[in-house]
Amino acid sequence: MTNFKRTTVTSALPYANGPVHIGHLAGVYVPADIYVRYLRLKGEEVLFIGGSDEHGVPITIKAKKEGVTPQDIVDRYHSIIKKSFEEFGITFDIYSRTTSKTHRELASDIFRTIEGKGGFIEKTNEQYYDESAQQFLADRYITGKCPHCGNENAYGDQCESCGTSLSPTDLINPKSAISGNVPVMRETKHWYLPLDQHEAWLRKWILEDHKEWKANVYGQCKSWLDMGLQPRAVSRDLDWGIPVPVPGADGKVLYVWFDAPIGYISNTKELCDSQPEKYGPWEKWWKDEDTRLIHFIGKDNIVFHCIVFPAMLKAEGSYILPDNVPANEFLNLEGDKISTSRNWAVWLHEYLEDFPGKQDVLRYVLTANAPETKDNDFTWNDFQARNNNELVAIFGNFINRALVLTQNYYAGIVPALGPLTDYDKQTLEEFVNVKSEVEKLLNNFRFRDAQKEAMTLARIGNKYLADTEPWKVAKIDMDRVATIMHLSLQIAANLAIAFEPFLPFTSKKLRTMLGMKSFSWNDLGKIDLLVAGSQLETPELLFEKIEDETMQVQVQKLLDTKIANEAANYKASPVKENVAFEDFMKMDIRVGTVLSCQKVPKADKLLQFRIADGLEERTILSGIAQHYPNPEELVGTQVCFIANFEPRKLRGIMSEGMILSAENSDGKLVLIQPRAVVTNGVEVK
Ligand code: B3M
Ligand code: ZN
Repeated sequence: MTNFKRTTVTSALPYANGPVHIGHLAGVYVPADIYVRYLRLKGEEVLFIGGSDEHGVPITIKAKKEGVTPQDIVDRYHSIIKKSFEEFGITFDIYSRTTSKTHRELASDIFRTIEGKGGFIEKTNEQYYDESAQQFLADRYITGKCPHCGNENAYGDQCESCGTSLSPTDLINPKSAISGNVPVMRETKHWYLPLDQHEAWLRKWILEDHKEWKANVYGQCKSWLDMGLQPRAVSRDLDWGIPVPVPGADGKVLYVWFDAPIGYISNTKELCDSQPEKYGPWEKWWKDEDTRLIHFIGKDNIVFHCIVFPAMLKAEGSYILPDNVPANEFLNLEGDKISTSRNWAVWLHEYLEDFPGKQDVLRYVLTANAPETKDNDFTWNDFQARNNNELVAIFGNFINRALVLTQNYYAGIVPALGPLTDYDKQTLEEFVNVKSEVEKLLNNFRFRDAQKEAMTLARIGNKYLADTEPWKVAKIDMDRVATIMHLSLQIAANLAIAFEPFLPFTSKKLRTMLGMKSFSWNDLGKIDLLVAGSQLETPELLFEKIEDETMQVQVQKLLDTKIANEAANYKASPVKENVAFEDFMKMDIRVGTVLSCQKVPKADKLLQFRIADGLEERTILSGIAQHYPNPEELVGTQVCFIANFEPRKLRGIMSEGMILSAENSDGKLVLIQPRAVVTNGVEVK
């Protein structure tokens, strides 16, 4: 769509069953916020809608696990999530929730309208039912043996061991996760959206009319359509959700994926109804052909936003359809898939505790590394490098030099512009292009390249100062220095505008230092943003270097999580056959003190110990070198060893005994050492 009057931007409603992490931010909220800030800066009419998704089985499961109500869960996480978004400068016009009254009413209205138009089909089929709990079981509430890998704890929708998607009837020996009883099959009626009947127009609308959609989105839609669409149930037998608003639907609620996207509309309605003079009637954001609708989501939500929700809106009949759905792929963390249940994530609230005031650093790194076309990896190493080598060394360095030199030479007053040299003109030409480049990229949802392009402004500024060397010129020609500083400050002002969508906190700091009262996207590329004679504020650093030690703390945190996960998954091996007391007594286990310890040359696993064993000294070789990289640290500590172990020669060295260690679930070997010092040579019994 080229001629539109306003834009409604939505971002996926996160499930309120846990806090939000960097994957959410990178995939959905930062790109959406960049886009919205850019449109606002251009003076366009735009609305940015967010909210929590508070229905669905994941929430009831979490509640059950904790022994609280689903309402308790959503209340807790809604406020944590909302706060995280605020702290990261995600500028929603409204962040509401799908348990609101407005939402319940609107979702019910839309269901009734579609129902009234004959837009659903009703079907009865058999589903698992728990007789003691007296309820139908959602797929997740049924466990059993996976028919593919034999895992005993597979869920009715998926086996987490082998990753296969299942349906509840695939499970061998199904059990109810609520009571543990064997469920029975019982008939139940549901409402279905006949997607097969929508296939023809969806095909044309997406595959012919929206060829401009991102390749990953278009491709996924095409493969869904090519497989052929099936009717989808839009109701569930569950006691948490919006009741199906027609007679004869006792115990049935709307399927969460039916009500959640309507949340975008209800939240708009809630906002507009509360401030009609500012936002106008809500319908103009959803029912006016001059409005452009854009959904920011992650790739797992593509089918719902490109196929199911449009089919619902079409069936209702009075709504516009999305103009674009710029979905992102996934962000991984240090090579592994981010996972809430495995606690493999960088949580936003924890990041802010560890890096107070550094929201923009994370925004920058997540955009620089955004999973726009393929899955990407977040690593702390890359985080540190981008901060130190780009934000500090390029952006921060340029701003700092421009402001400090102005402070030193002109007491912080913007000096007047003198005649321009050819080199000045050449620099200005380069930087005038940046605006149209950044715009082009932002208009195409290519945020990572857009940010990179905006960064060239700082590079240009840095190069300009390095080439013109005002600190040298100052000794001979202060008029020339005035021009250099004047232009540098104008570049700095341009940076403040260009980075407002990406790094809003930094941009604000910079605007304050430069005394910029008003600013707009259209000012970008101009060199009269600051007036000669105006006073700047005392400069402060925009970014600071992040040290290795700080990164090590984060890496260690992740390592601890890995270890905890492994321990949680560890299954002790079955106990071996019994041994008689006499047999045990044949083993001569003793304690000794390590006199020296070093690596055996050319053997990466072996350590050579010299042990004081209470009688004399002995040499023992042990294959633990990889777990003790600094073997000299063991000198003076005590170890346990089998004293009557048959001596044997390893690498030409005679080993007299065996040192005892335990193998951890992660494969790490840990020496068995007494908790208090004991006499060398005493026996272990
Ligand atoms: N809550 C799934 C998710 O968080 C779902 C999105 C709803 S968007 C209407 O990925
Ligand atoms: Zn399996």
